[in-house]
Amino acid sequence: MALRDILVVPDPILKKVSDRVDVVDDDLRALMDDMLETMYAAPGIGLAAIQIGVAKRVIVMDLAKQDEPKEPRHFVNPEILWASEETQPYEEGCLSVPEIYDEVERPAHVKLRYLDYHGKTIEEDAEGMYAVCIQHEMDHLDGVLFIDHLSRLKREQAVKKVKKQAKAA
Ligand code: GNR
Ligand code: NI
Repeated sequence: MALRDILVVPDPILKKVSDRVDVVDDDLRALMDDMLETMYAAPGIGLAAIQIGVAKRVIVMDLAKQDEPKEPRHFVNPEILWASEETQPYEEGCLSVPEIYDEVERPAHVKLRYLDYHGKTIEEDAEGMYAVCIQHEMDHLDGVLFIDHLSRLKREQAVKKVKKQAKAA
């Protein structure tokens, strides 16, 4: 396993549309292992492959609380089969937009289909934090960041702030 560097705005790679995965094999599992290690170290609750520069439709997530046992989840080629009309606002953050937090409104419930760590097809419902996080991560697969859901002014301010932080670091 290995820690990978997380790309931050305004890196143009983050805008790429990721490619579907053909097979879930040992190479892909090694990528998912690296992604989880990188996510836990950050720390974060989700990570899309493009955030470490790999344009594949792969996501990892762990929504377990700090004092609870780890619950790593893996998503390959995730699809949203249905999204509720009802939306919920949530204060989001992103490892690729460090130290910026703002409210995003998304469907409150979604039905998902994806392949798991073993390549098995899973269909399930997501709500609450799970729904927020999977939609945030799936946006990454299409080159979309949570700040793209904000006003242009807020988005530009966010990118400016991250650039300034990077310069100071
Ligand atoms: O660690 C993360 N926390 C978070 C909080 C609210 C909404 C979404 C997220 S995902 C983020 C990690 C990340 O950037 N994933 O792409
Ligand atoms: Ni993110």
